Amino acid sequence: MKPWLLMHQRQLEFELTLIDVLKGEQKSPEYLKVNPLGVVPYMITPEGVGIGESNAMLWYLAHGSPLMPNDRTEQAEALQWMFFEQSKLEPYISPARFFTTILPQEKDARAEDIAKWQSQAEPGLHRLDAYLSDRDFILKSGYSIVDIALYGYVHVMDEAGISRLDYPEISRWIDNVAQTDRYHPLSELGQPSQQAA
Ligand SMILES: N[C@@H](CCC(=O)N[C@@H](CS)C(=O)NCC(=O)O)C(=O)O
Repeated sequence: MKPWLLMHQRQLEFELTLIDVLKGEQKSPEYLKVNPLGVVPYMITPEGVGIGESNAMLWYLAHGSPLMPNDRTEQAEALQWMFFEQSKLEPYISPARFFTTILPQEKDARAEDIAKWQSQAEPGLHRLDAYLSDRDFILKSGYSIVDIALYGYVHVMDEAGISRLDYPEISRWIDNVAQTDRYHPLSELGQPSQQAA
């Protein structure tokens, strides 16, 4: 969702190919030729260079736009929160959501893991909630690349069985992001299997 939302908000032209991980399409020989790591998302730049990792894709796509902070300190803060997202939130919210919402038939069998991932996400979410208490967006200068990076998984925390109600500042920030110009909700992108269904 993250690069897709940023491209919409920057009004960039792009071609989207949905890869259905539930069908294992990310490991197909055709896809592995494009991205040998066999994961999504992946981006091919107009120059034909392949870029993996959603936050690296955001960095490329935000270049030269108001979504990329100009200030050196804010650029460092942006990177700090993007690494934080990948180390403290994504590794826990993503699998908890996957086995709760995307593959609910596995939910009971994975109940112990899900509970562990949910509690592992808590310290990061509490940190983010406290940080947002005196601001509308992550950076003082306003809505940026970092909000998009964090928003991707944080805004679907309920789908991972983690209640937004426990994080009032995050909830307020989620609403702020959803009100930014040319915002597009995840429901529009859908999950590949849901679209095929
Ligand atoms: N840190 C990467 C996550 C890449 C990743 O693990 N993608 C998952 C889906 S969100 C995937 O492709 N899983 C399928 C697999 O590992 O086979 C990013 O932010 O882009």
